[in-house]
Amino acid sequence: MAIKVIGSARATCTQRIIAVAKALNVDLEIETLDMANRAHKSPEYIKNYQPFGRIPVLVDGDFQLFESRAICRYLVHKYQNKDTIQLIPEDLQQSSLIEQYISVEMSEWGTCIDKYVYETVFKKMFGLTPDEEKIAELRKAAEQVLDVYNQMLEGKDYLLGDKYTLADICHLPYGQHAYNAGLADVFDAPSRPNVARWWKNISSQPSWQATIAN
Ligand SMILES: N[C@@H](CCC(=O)N[C@@H](CS)C(=O)NCC(=O)O)C(=O)O
Repeated sequence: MAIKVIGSARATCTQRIIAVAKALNVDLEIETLDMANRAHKSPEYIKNYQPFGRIPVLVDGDFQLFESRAICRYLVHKYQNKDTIQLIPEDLQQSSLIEQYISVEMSEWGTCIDKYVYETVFKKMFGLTPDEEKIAELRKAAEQVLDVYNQMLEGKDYLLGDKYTLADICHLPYGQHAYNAGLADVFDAPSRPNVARWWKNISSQPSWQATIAN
């Protein structure tokens, strides 16, 4: 029986999980939640699946797990083996570096890129008016954060060097929206050649392209 993820194939946090499953060649059953009718805020869903009323949630038999990055790690530890891609290498120092970059993704990247996506993409979806002043501020913040990424990525194809790992995947969902919603010139700026190379390398991965093709 395939592992089930309650979420939406078009939602960023669910896409993070789908990208991992596709990279590992694992079948996932996506049970789409009717978010338009606020199924994620129903007392039944909050009591039984996600106490904050958000998606995604993984259901593997009797075991349940929420928080997309925790779910990604679960899939990697359950399905990665010597014949699959190594999304979290066994080596302690390498796996610790992955944790470092996932924390950077949640804090430094998330506070500008994710918020930029909320202002430019999600607000429109929810019928809200984007705040142009805020968008300009977030663009500036993204420029500063990507300047640091450019230094971190010096001489590397991926965050860990020559390997595509979970650290890269975690950046893809919001990065892709931001790139498509006005930050392509920031990602591809001649002053940030390392970011441009990295972004091209990770966003062109077949498992990511298959994730966003749905
Ligand atoms: N940190 C959580 C964030 C989950 C999250 O914010 N999910 C969004 C969809 S991508 C959601 O459920 N939004 C609806 C809401 O917050 O009411 C994770 O990574 O799973």
